[in-house]
Amino acid sequence: MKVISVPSTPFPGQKPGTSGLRKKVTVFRQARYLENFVQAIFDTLSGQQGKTLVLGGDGRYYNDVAIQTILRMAAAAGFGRVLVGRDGILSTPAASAVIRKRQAFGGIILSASHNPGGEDGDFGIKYNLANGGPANEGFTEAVYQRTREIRAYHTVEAPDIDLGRIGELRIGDLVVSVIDPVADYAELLESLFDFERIAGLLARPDFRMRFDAMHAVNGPYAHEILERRLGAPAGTVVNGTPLPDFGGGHPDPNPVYAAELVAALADSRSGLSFGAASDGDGDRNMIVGRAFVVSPSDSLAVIAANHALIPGYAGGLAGVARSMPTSCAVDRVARELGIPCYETPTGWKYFGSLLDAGKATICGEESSGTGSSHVREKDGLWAVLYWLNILAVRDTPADVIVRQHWQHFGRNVYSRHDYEGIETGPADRLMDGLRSRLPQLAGSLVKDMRIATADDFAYTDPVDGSRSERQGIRILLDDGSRVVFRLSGTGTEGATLRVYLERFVADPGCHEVPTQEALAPLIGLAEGVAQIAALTGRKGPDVIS
Ligand code: VG1
Ligand code: CO
Repeated sequence: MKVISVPSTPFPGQKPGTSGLRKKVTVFRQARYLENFVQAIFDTLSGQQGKTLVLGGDGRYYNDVAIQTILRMAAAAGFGRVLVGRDGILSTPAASAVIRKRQAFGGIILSASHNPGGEDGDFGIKYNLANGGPANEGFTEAVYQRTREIRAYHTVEAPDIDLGRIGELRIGDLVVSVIDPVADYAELLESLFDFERIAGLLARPDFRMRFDAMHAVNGPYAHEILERRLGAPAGTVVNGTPLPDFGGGHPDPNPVYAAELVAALADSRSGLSFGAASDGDGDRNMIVGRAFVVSPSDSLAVIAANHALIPGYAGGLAGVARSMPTSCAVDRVARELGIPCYETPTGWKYFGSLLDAGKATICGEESSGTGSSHVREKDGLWAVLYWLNILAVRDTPADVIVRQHWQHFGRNVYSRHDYEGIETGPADRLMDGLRSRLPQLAGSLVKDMRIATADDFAYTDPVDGSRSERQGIRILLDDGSRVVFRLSGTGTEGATLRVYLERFVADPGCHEVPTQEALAPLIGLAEGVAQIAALTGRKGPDVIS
């Protein structure tokens, strides 16, 4: 096998964000762009000779081209075997499951997740370690530094191979195993949940569910698991055929981009009792009851509180973890269970060490991500099956389950406001301005609200001691309410400002106050301290979730 070294020069800005490197397809299609980044990953690794790499993506535009390029480069890098999903498909949680089950050296996942796809959309790539989880900051920073000094990439001369059939192929000395993208993952989920009981629920005439795969990667997974293995009627899964451009939509399961599902559940004529959706790469989830969207932060808390009902978790939870901007609802559950609750920066990579060390069993983020120690990624279908298992055991509708949860624990009223695609200059000025005013904000009174502390969140990993700074500006009021400001690390155009708002309401008599109304004073405070309208020129957020 002859390795060819192709001279190259660095591209600026190949810095991984919250979850890998994401850029426009037009950027990735430039000659040597993908190759440089993949070479930087391979140069950062050591000891991969003869080892197994897992490879797959969410099927978005350019997935097929990138897979072939990476296979040739993996051969040149000395991997012994690549496990690649049929047709180049692997959802993010399925890739994590395969890495772990087959004890692979690591994996490359091609996805820009919830970002739109298609020729003019986004593409992305991330590296996962042998534990199945996203590479930590130390690794991604080393990859970035490598991209700045790259002089050549290495590949082999070989034609594209046919990934449409399960079996073994070769590229020089490299064995390419084309695997069923669903099998390992489905088997893992089957080991955690009571499939018989869930099947019983799905067979009931008074229970009808809809799963919206949003034309993204989870279509085949949901067809197999919900319809074939659990016997849900055909048609339960909608938008179940993955499309390279996700049907022109935005594969982000929130009330704005999954409005059709939310509307169907709000319409009693639909006959639906439960709805769910997942994102581009299948790691996020949305849970919808009858005329009721479950807030992801509440979902995490309900999942933790009901663990005793689920076979895979009935033995107890070691601990729970949430990202900093996620509501504190799960903290209350942890307190009652007498287990630790960890608060990490945004992004699943921070949960890996806690899961590996056995400190946390269940983790979640406000952005619709929940998951557990079964893999090292958030997992959309896992969350849906977990909810179905709860519903089957408790024989109670989803909205009632959440309301009962509030009655018991109190309600952490929560919302996120996103200002998408604003200019980077004003966005940076807004954050810098806030940062510089932190000392004055602490202790000050805004309207009748007392700011107890104001800081820029920093995190020290309790397992490996690594430190991450500037992870979001927090304004904490003396009644426990919070406003958090962050700039997104997954966008590809301008900047996206996220404002996270939270207020605790103990009194059950006030739980039904509409969320935005209950948060109105905090929304006013956010505007007052950050001057969002003046600095960005925006009258209001683009997405409220
Ligand atoms: C967003 C979410 C974060 C999530 C990340 C990746 O990041 O806020 O919670 O982990 O997306 O999710 P940011 O930096 O844009 O806020 V996924 O499903 O897009 O891989
Ligand atoms: Co995702």
